[in-house]
Amino acid sequence: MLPKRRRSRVGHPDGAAAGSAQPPARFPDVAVYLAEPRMGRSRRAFLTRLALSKGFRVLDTYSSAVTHVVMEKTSAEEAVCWQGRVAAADPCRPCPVLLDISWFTESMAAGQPVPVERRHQLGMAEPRSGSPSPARVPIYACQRPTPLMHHNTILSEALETLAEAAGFEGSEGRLLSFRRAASVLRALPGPVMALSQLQGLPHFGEHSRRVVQELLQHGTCEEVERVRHSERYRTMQLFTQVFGIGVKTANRWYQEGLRTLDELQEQPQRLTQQQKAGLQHFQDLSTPVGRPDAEALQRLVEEAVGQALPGATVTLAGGFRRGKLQGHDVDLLISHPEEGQEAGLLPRVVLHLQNQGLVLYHQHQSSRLGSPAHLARQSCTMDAFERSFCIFRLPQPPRAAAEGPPKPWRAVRVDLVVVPWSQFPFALLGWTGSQLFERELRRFSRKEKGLCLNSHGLFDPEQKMVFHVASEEDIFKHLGLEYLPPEQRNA
Ligand code: DCP
Ligand code: MG
Repeated sequence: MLPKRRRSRVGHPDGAAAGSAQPPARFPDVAVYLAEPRMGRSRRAFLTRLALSKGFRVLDTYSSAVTHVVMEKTSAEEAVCWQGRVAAADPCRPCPVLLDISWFTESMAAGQPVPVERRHQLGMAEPRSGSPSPARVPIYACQRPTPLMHHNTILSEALETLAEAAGFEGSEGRLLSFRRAASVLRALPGPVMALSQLQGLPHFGEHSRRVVQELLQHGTCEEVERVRHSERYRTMQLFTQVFGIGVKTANRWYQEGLRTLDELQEQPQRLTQQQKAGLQHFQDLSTPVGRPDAEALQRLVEEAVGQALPGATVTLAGGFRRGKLQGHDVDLLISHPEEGQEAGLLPRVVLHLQNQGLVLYHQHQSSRLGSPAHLARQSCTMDAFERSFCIFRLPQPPRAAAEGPPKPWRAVRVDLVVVPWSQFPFALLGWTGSQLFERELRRFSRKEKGLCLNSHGLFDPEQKMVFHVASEEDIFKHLGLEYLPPEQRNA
């Protein structure tokens, strides 16, 4: 059976909003307080129910646990007055940023807290200029900066939903079209407010344009809503969220009529060890990992690596390197400046971590490394590094009473990847992502430069030559691209 859901009660000491049974908070780092002055009680109650249903934590009373204060129909001056009153009542407590209702509605539409942008902050809204003009956007995502915080969350999330749904149907072409269009929106310098702004933008086909048009006109898109609520999409999303279950397996089980995780649990003979572990820790693994947890994990691995091989390095890659505050896993690259020293290191590191009771599950995959030239030519996206797919048992710091019941540990997905030093810049680039950024970078290399790029190297098939590099910057230089730091690779 899956772990029972935690329930919060009316009058919970953390001031959680009233309700007979709240689902567990999906975003533990976010605690919303809806400031009432201009909102009205019934509207506040409605918004509270909406947020709870999406897995947000909403606090009924203002306290130090609040991270996001949301106000409606409130001017900057009124917001500042409110802040002043709060500060006067408790001068030691820092007041969180005050947000306009737009942050709340965008977060509800996205089903997760959207990054706080300037325009969400009360008193900091940017003036919206009169006539929006089309922006110039290069074709490949690796040719343009894409920050984490952007201006078109609702539009890009809608297209991402359609991309994901296309992926569930095995339609790679449609998946890419929607994903590329969504990525273009994330790279725009301002919000799209009129369809004319899509003029001349790459990757905007008829379908994506129609979705944007509907969203601009009505605030929602019927097709996207239909997909989001469909049994097919919800089930595929649920199944593929389980560690070890890919689209093909999820689809097979869906076709057989399976719909819930309990139904999967009832057929243990069909599950791999990885899937069993994924189901066992589903609740934790489907709760986003925060940056503090990712850094705590990195320190634990650094300690184990330092014991096993002094001088070896541990680098945090993936979404966290791009500046994300949350992720679905923690990606760590392990290397040593003296090439060859890393051989045999991973089993010693994992054993050390196991002895400390930190490993709930791990699956070792040996290196399939051949000659660098051979590796640079291999076109498959999965690289050949030695790695361990793990689930860690991460001890949790004691919580303040206001933050909910104590939790001594949580399960976290971790990928440990061992990289020979000479390939490190390529591996770092490949493992930093985003996934679309990597895909576009490889496509750009192949189509525009006639070169093969992957996480092992850069290869010129005509000259039969491998490029030697010392940094990510060198790789961009060889490709004739302007360097983009990790936080601008959120394509
Ligand atoms: N990667 C890739 N192609 C894939 C899978 C991964 O290029 N098919 C690369 C890019 C990713 C990185 O590996 O950024 C790590 O993979 P994750 O799935 O962990 O992706 P993120 O770390 O970006 O996302 P999250 O924050 O959800 O963990
Ligand atoms: Mg990751």
